Amino acid sequence: MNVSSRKVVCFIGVGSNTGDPVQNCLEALDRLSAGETTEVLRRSSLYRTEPVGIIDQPWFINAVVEVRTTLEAHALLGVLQGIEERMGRVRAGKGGPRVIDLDILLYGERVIRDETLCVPHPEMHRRRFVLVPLMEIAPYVIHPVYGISIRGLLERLSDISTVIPLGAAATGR
Ligand code: PH2
Ligand code: MG
Ligand code: MG
Repeated sequence: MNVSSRKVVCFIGVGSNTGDPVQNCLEALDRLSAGETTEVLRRSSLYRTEPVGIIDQPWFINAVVEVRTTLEAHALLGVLQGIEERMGRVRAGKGGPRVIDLDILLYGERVIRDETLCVPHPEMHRRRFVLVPLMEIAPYVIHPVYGISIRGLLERLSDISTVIPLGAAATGR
C-alpha cells in the first residue's frame, strides 16, 4: 500500500457547554462527517456531564467519535481547530466554558508528546466524561501508554462525577 494513503483509526472527544450544547455537538459531528479527510465510523450517545476541573460552569454535553483519517496527527489537529474556529470558539482560559471542544484522544496506537500535541490525551484515563462514551464504542481498545483497555481504565477510575446518557429522543438521531 502507498504510505500516503494509509489510514489511521482515531478517537475524538467532543464537548460543549455554551449556547445549545446538544446542537453544537451534533453540528461538530456533521462537520467531521462532511470532511474529505475524516470518515466517521461510529459515534457514542450524547451524555450530560458534570463539569470537571472548573466546577462553577454549566454542565457539558460530551460524546466520543471514532474516525478514520488519512491525515497525520498534527494535520488532524489543524482540521479540528478549524472546525472549532468556524463554530465560533474563542480561546479563553483553560478548562472554562466553550461552544465546542474537539480533542484527539487516541491516534491509532501512537504516542505523541510535543509542544502542540499530546496523544493519548493526557487526561483521558482520569475522566469519566471521556471513558463512559468511549466504553460504549470501544471497550477493548488498549490505551497505548498504560496498556489497559478502556473497560479496565473505567473499572479503576476514581472520578465520580455524574455522566448521564441523553435519551435518543433528545438528539433526534
Ligand atoms: N472539558 C474540560 C474541562 N472540564 N468537564 C466536562 N464534564 N466535560 C468536558 O468536556 C470538560 C470538562 C476541558 O476541556
Ligand atoms: Mg478538552
Ligand atoms: Mg481541546
